Amino acid sequence: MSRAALEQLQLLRLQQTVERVQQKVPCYQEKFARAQIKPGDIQSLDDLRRLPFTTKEDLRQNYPYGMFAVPMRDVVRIHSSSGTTGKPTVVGYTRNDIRMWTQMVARFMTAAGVDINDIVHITFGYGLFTGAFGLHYGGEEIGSSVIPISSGNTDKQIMIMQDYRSTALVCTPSYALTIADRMEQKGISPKSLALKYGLFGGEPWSDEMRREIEQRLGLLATDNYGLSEVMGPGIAGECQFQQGMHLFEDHFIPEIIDPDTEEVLPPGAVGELVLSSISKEAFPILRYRTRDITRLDYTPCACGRTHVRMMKTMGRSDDMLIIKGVNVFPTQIEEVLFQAEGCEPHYQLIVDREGSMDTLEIQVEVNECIFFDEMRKQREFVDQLQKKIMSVLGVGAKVKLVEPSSITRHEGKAQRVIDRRKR
Ligand code: DLL
Repeated sequence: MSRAALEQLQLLRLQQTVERVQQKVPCYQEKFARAQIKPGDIQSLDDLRRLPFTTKEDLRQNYPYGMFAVPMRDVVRIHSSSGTTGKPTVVGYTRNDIRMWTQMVARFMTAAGVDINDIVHITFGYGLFTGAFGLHYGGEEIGSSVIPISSGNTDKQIMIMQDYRSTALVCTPSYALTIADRMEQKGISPKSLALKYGLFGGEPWSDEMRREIEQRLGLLATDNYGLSEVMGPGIAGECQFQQGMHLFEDHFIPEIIDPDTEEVLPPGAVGELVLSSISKEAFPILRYRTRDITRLDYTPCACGRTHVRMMKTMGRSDDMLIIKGVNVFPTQIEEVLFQAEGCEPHYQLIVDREGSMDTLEIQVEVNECIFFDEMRKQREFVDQLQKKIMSVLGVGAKVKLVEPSSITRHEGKAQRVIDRRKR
């Protein structure tokens, strides 16, 4: 679709959504009244920025069903966010919403290479989390054979992948590495598997981590993005050119804002992603502050798809650590670690405070040869890493080498940061 045609469609769908929430959702009625805005005021896409933001707090206050724009008899599915603090946020889908979601997921899976001949192995947990059901329906829509193995038991995952000849692995990037580690421990070669594609999402990961996974599992790894509040997976996904995730603009309008001033930033700027859904029925959401920090690239993609590309996120603005006043994203550290020979791709950041000074300790697993090597070599290795981190972050960190497999593995999203200052 050309951009002009796309924008026309977006405006029409935005106007319909604004009208619907004004009629059906008290939270938006109040927000619009406070901002002195009426649905008729939305005459162009630029008028979007006149609408108030929606935040996680709004969803919490309307827990569980207060933001729904349809009666419960029209809701056919309920999911919720994976939030670890407070009440989860609840999202609902009508039959049409499920169809639309399925289409979006089928789109990015197709862009990643999956087709009717593939055997899709889904290791996300089937439950309230949107990951498993989202990918499952998309895979079936394409006509691939979906294995709903769900999460847990890495040995069994590997056995099923070998025996059932799985060709596409669906999980978080950190779990892909856990699988690679386990295979290595058991002396299983990736060549004994039939994997061709890895569709990874649900958490931030660097390009260095991508190369590592690709090499160790012998597959093409693509990134896909989504969040439960807005739909789940399928908001954006990479094509085989791996140059950022096509964001499905016929159903979502993205904006990038400065998270502090809330000002909308020009195309290409780095900032917080804000999303408006423009075709959802049960749970439409306008200008949702995702807290994810990224950049949008409007230049054409080699694949020919015209939707804007969302670059890998640096993380969430609420994951950003402020250490001695310097902003640090865990993914920046990850890039340095992955470039160093001898580091295993498992790490954890421990942030603490001594007196009034912040401290950052990076615990990183190293492979056996470094671990058992001479002390002098270990010290040199640590020194080099510390210097590199200092030059990349602009703030010092203590690097601590830890034994292989000593950092806790997660089947879903990895926990990279332990911030003891919050005690
Ligand atoms: O993680 C939905 C999902 C499932 C996406 C499976 C992809 C695959 P939530 O649990 O609500 O939903 O978490 C959403 O996870 O705001 C981001 O901070 C992060 N996130 C999701 N995908 C990516 C990604 C699902 N590809 C939150 N890169 C989002 C970076 C991601 N962060």
